[in-house]
Amino acid sequence: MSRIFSGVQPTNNLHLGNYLGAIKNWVELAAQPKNDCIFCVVDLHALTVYQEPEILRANILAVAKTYLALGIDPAKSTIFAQSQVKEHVQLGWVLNTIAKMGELERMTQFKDKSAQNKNNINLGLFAYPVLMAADILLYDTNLVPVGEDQKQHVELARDLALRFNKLYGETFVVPESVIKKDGARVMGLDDPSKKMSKSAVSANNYISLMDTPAVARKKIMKAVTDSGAEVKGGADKPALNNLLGIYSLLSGASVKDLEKQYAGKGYGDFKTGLADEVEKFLVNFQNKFNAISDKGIEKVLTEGAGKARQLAVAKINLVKNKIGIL
Ligand code: AQP
Repeated sequence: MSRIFSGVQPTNNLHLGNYLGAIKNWVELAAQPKNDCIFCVVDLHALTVYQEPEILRANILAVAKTYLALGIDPAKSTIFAQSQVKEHVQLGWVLNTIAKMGELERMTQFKDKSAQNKNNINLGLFAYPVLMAADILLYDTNLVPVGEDQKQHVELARDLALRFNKLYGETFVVPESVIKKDGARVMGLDDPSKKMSKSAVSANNYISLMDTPAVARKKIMKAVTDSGAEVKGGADKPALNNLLGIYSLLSGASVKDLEKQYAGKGYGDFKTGLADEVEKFLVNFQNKFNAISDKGIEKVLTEGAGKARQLAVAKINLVKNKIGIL
């Protein structure tokens, strides 16, 4: 049995990058009987940027509903919110005491996010990867399915597990990231040199899973393209590669087949085809999402937190015992 753990922050509506880079892989892993999956809504992480309380509360439920609507079955996988299991914070503190300032300073996401928001470089943002390590290590996680941007954080979780085990004896399973090549880094529609991100300044950067098909179509039609007119990817075509990648993952057709399909046609036809595919996906997703009530998802989270807590308490008791605290 392999333990799988991953999460998404409830910072906004999720976008196609979150789905294609992470949750699509969760669904595939969760379908395999050999895997025991835990999917968390990492709400404590979201606090590193100010969140309107009422919006945050709604977003936590919305992210959990999104997991279900994208194909995670709560009868098979454990789904809960990070703040419901206080052991995450307890273990986070313990790991803070063995994490080095230097290794956290090297984290690319910290550098990017602190450069974007110079007025709010808070301690939580700096320690974010340590709390993420606690999330992972608390559950004896073997595999962490994430997008490329989270690879460095999973590496830190590995380093901290090894360091703790060396200091106090075998305690933590050393986790590995699972990053699928396709979709690992979905880029912004308005700037293919940066990843698609929920907190991007312009909403034209991403396709939100809650965008109406009309809005999504507009964003696709407006998406940056490369010079030339041929629908053929290549090293000098970052914008087209990105759109081809999205199209391929949503439709199941290979990039080569798509290039054949659009041979002799221009970007306009290609973008229309992509918008049609995105529309199919969004309508299907949103129908499922809207069928889940707040009460229903709250019940899923409460039950999931109960299951997660049992594992977390056992682990934190072991950790306390090892380090000599009560
Ligand atoms: N553009 C992306 N391409 C592929 N995977 C992505 N992920 C995020 N963006 C892309 C993956 O989605 C999972 C959840 O991410 P998160 O919510 O924890 O935070 P993030 O990585 O910081 O994502 P965002 O969208 O950029 O959120 P904000 O703007 O709030 O920080 C992770 O597995 C991530 O790799």
